[in-house]
Amino acid sequence: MKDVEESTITRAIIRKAAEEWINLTETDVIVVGAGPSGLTAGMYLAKAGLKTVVFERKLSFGGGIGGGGMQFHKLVIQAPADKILREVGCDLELLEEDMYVADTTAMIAKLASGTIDAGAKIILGVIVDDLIYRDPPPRITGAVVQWTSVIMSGLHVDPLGVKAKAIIDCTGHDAEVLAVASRKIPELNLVVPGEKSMWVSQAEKLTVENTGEVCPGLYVAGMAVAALRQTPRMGPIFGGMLLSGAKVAQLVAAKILGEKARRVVPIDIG
Ligand code: 48H
Repeated sequence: MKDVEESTITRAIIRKAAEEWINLTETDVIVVGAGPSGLTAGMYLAKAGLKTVVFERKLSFGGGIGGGGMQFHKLVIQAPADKILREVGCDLELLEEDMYVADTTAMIAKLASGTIDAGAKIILGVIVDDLIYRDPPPRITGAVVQWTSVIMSGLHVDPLGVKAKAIIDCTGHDAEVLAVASRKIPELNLVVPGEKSMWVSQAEKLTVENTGEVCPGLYVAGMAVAALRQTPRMGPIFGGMLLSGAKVAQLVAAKILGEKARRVVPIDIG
């Protein structure tokens, strides 16, 4: 093996990462959260040709996928969301008509790899902890980002702002981005009451139906939809998360690209 200078490694990492960050300071779409809805949204946004970054506060992706159902390493997926997992090469076992079982680790790996291969950038260890806004009328024009490690340490370090045409809250049960918008931009009149108790079929249907724009520049997908619209939770069945991510990608692509938007989602979600 060749002799390597420590400083060469340091320079390569800082230069390459900084180049990408500079490129990201003005992007088409920021997806917040790399769970099932965020990864799916990121994949189809990138496939639609949009410059897309997914910020994930943890040093791993997958969100709630890894926890399966009470940590049993399987999840249930119902049609037509199975098409999304098949598209990324994730094996599914047939449970009964239109119902499948997925392995959690395979689902995380295949979905994340589909998102990266489509051209979306996933950045780990970064929290979106505030938004950039303009008015009148009130609209969201970017996200405020900080290293997770800084937040955890409690150090007083000012964050940075990243501009985007659309921000999508895919942060799951706590709808963190919407909660910030509701607290810090009162002109939006946004209330985040939280989700209701479990009712699987209603939850799946209503999550997908209510996926979409919350105010100009700000969208919601995945479990954050239930928190915003106070609709039921569904437990470890994940078809609705995938469909919600695909639907929001379709809506954002149509908004940004207009008639030039290509149909990239393999399902008719409405
Ligand atoms: C950066 C953040 C921030 C932030 C959070 O929880 P997730 O898996 O979210 P969804 O909506 O894609 O999927 C929900 C699903 O996992 C689930 O919990 C279900 C179906 N529950 C049903 C039930 O009844 O309980 O992923 C959200 C991701 C996570 O990886 C977070 O770490 C990340 O977002 N995140 N990243 N900045 N402010 N907040």
